[in-house]
Amino acid sequence: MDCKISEPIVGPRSEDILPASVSTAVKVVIVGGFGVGKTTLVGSVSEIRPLTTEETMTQAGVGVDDTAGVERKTETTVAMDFGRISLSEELVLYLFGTPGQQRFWFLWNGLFEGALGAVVLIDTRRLEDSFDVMGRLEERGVPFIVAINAFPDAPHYAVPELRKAMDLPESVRIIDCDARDRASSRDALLTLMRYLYSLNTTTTEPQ
Ligand SMILES: Nc1nc2c(ncn2[C@@H]2O[C@H](COP(=O)(O)OP(=O)(O)O)[C@@H](O)[C@H]2O)c(=O)[nH]1
Ligand SMILES: [Mg+2]
Repeated sequence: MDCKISEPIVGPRSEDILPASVSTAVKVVIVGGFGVGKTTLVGSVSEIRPLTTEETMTQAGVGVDDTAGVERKTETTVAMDFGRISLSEELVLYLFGTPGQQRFWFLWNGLFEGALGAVVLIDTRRLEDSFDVMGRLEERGVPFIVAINAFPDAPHYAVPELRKAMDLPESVRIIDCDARDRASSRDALLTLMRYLYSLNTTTTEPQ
């Protein structure tokens, strides 16, 4: 009997399949205040179509989400962003962008479980927005680096000045980043991985 396939066979797209060479997959979270560029960063580096739960901001956010400084922002991440990037043939990062608004902090426990480290995105116009986020990472013992996402009208500060303003020890790396730029966002993730690696090698080094 003739058997004709009239429907295209639907399977996973090749971009969704992990190459056999991948031996390590790690979870990394991208955090920061509202409108700092988390969704943008995950979108610019992800090699799979990022899963994002952007929704048009509704009345629910009015008076709750602080939109001062981000008046043009009309979408907000409700649950999280998710993406993937291969840093080498063996190493893959799974990226989770977490909502910065306080009303979503109940999600943090699950999102931080198993996370090796975090990138804290900063907007220098709203530095104080990152304080809570960094405090929460410290509480949970999640190592992080700080990436300054450069907005055109944001003031530029030297790294030592920012370090002082954010009360961060020398060990926490602070870098510049353009979340819209794939290479720059990838560099931020590489910096985090190098930092995590250095933490690991210093703790395992013989005294
Ligand atoms: N100029 C500039 N704009 C950016 C940059 N990153 C994000 N944006 C814009 O800032 C807005 C907020 O970014 P979004 O990724 O949604 O922020 P999130 O709330 O942290 O996820 C969007 O309109 C982005 O296009 C950046 O590096 N430079
Ligand atoms: Mg977002």
